Amino acid sequence: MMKFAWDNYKQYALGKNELRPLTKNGHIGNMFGGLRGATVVDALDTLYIMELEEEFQEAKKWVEKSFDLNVNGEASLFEVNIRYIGGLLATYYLTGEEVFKSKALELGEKLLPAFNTPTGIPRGVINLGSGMSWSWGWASAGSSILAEFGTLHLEFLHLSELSGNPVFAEKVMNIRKVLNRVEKPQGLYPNFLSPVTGNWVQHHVSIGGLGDSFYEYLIKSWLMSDKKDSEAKRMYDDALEAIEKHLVKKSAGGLTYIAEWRGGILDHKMGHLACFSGGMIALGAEHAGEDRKQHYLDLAGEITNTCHESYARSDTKLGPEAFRFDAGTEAMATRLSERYYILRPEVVESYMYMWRLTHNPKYRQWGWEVVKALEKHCRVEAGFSGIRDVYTTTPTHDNMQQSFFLAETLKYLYLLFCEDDVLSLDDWVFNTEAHPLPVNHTNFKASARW
Ligand code: DMJ
Repeated sequence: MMKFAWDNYKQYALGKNELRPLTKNGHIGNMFGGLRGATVVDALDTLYIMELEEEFQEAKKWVEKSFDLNVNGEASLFEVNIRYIGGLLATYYLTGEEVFKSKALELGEKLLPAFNTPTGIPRGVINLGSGMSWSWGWASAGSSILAEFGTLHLEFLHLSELSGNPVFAEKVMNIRKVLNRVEKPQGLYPNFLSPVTGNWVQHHVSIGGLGDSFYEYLIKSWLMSDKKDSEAKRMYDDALEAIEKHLVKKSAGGLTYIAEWRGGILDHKMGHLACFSGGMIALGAEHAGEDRKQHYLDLAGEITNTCHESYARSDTKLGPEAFRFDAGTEAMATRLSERYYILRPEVVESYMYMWRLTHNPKYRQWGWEVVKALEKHCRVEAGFSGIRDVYTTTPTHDNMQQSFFLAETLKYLYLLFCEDDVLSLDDWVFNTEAHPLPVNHTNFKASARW
C-alpha cells in the first residue's frame, strides 16, 4: 500500500504537496507557505522503516536537490512543525544523514518570529519569507489555538539539542509557563488563548480538534525526557483527571466517549481526531501509579472500542469525521457534513498502542478490517483517496491523498503487525504526525538503529 501510494505520488505529483489520485496531478494547498513536497518529507521515515530502499533514495534525492526553504508565503506554524520539522528530525535520527538535520534547523529558524508576541505564545500563521505573523482569521478575537502552540515541544527540544542553541527550548518552556499561570476552569484547558494577554478567549474544551495534541505532547514530553520532566507529567495527570471528571461519559448502549465542553454545556460528540486518545491514555497508563494503571488501561480500551464501533457501524467499515451520542444515536454521524473519511490515522494509531501495550489480538483484527476497507473503498487507479460518505458502499472520492496517510496511517498499520522492538515504545516517542523522535537516553546517538 505504501509503495502504491508513493509510486503514484512520485509519478503524478512529485514536488507538489499532495497527490490528487483521480485527476492524476498535484495539489499545493495553502498550509505550508510556499514549501513544497509535504508528501516527500512526511513519507521519508515510513519508507525507511519499511525498508523501501529505492523509494527512500528517491525521496532523499528530492530533499537534497529540490527542497527549497527560501519561500515566501503564509504557513501554519503547527503544520510546518509537525510534518516538515518532525519528518526531517525523525529521518535524521533514523539514518544519521546530515542533510535532514540541516534542513530541520534551517526551517526551525524561520519559525521563530511567530513567537514575537507580548506573552511569547506564538501566532498560528507565519510568512516564512518576511517573518510576519498573525492569527487565523477564524480564531476568535485574534487568539492562538491550544493544539497548535501546545504541539511544538518535542520538536523544539530536539532543535535546541541538535543546534546547541537554547532559543528553541526557551520558546516552548515559556509557553508552558504561561499555561501554568493562567487559571483553568474546572481544571480544563480551553482551546483559544490570547497571545496578547495570556488569557482564555472562549471556553470551548475538546480532546479532539483544536485541543488534541496538546495533551499528547504533555505525556510524550515526559517520556521523551526519559521521565525526568516531572512538570509535564503533573500537567498531563491533572488534565486527564479533569477530562475524566467532566467530559468522559457512557452512552445508553454502554459506549464510553469523550464529549466536548462549551462553557459548561456538553456537546455529546466525538471527532475522528479525538480517537487518538485511546492510544494516549494507554501510553500514560503504563506510567500511572499501580492503583490507576488498570483503570486507565480500561478507559483507553473502552474509548478505542467506541472508535472501532464508529467504523463497524458504517457500510464501508471506515469511520466518519465525527459521531454523536444523542437522540438515540450511538457512534454514528448525524449530519451529512460529518460523514466523510479523509484517510485519517487516529483510530489505527490507538489500535497500534493498544496492541503493543496489551497484546490483545483483537487490535490486529481491527487493523486488518481497516486495511481491507481502505483497499476496497479508497484505492483508486492512481493512489488512495478519501471518501465523502462512509455510509454508502458506492462512495464518491474526494480526489486527495493526504500526506498524513503515508506519514501516519500506513506507518501505524505497519507497526501494528511488526514485532514490538521495531521502534520500541521504550526508545522512541512519535510526534503527532507519527514521526519517531528518540527518548533522551544520555548515551543516545543518531544512528541507523531502531
Ligand atoms: C495529522 O496531521 C496529525 O495527526 C494532527 O495532530 C491531527 N490531524 C492530522 C491527521 O488526521
